Amino acid sequence: MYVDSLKMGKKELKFNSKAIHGGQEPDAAYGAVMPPIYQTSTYAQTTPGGHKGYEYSRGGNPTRSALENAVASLENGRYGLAFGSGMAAIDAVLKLLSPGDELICTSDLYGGSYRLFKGIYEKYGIKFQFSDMTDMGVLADQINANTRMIWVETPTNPMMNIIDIEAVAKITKTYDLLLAVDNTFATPYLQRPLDLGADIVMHSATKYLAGHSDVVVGVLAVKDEKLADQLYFIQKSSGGISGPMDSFLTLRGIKTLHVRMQRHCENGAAIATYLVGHPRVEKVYWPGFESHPNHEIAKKQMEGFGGMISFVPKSGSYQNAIKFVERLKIFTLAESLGGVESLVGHPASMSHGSIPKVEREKNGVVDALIRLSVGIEDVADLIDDLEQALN
Ligand code: P1T
Repeated sequence: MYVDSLKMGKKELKFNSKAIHGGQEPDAAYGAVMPPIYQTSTYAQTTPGGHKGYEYSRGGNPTRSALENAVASLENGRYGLAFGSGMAAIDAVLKLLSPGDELICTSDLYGGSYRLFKGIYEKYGIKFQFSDMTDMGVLADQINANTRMIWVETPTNPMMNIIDIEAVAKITKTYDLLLAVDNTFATPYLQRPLDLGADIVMHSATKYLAGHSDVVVGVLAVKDEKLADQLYFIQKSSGGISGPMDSFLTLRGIKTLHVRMQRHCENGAAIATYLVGHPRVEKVYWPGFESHPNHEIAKKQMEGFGGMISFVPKSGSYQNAIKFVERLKIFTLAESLGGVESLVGHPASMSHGSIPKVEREKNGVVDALIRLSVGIEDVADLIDDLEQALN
């Protein structure tokens, strides 16, 4: 659905206002300020094709449209699409490809994305190449006549590498490739890939966008009408849509995205600083440190460094990592991230368990690595919790 939500009247809204108003109109029926949960599969027609814009909820639902418009607005896109999970959104993007096509993706990426690429799409004749995307010359050399798309995750999950979206976009424009960016970790509050030249931005909205660990939803946003039509055709045909209740909850979450992200960033910075100074910590991965290898790119393309941190304790081992995550009391041991509550994960056995050990270790996802999703609790309590577990 086309969205002209960048403006209210003639004035362009700032991000914090767009989080609340972007793409939103009071509901047409009774002026409800929040879109009603249109819990319906279908819509009455006066004559075949005689409907009010919606025919069948796989093709479109007003609650889902409200979410899709909000996401398009926040990402400075023109079209949004909402799916039943982040993976369903990625799956829709991959369906743009045909057998024989090739995709180059960041070597460090969410384990589920790796599993979808290698475990499903490879058998349909699509080839995947991995790249650390630190050297644009090397990336350009990886492109061949079959390459169709570059898939970037930045910051990467879980190693927090930062990829220069603008530099990759220059390459994709030169070689006429599609550039898709998984913006889950950064959110549009910190980084807007479409403004930097990406064609498609994707989110696991399960995470920061919805923000309350109560839904599984995925979204896409694009600027180009033809690309939006192709993705809409895939969405409608394959049917991996977000339901009305989950769309409502995600939209409700988005309305506080800016306030939550501000606190995630503050708490993230405090905890990264605490960890890096701790005698029992070997290495901390967080792009806000000047010593982070991609700090300058992060400063250039992000408006903050977020609340995701990975670290390796000194003399860390698989067993010690498990002991540590079990000892935490406020950080909940759970898959996922980006909710108001702090979570801890052990990537090697959880989020990245589907990547072969040799592959994940090449990227730094060692058995001792621990990943924190820093929530918006009082940071002093979070630090106390880490302190008791580390000691
Ligand atoms: O879980 P789902 O909504 O399907 O989203 C998949 C996904 C896609 N991209 C990134 C960067 C992700 O982090 C995820 C989901 N990640 C986890 C569940 C996790 O614990 O890392």
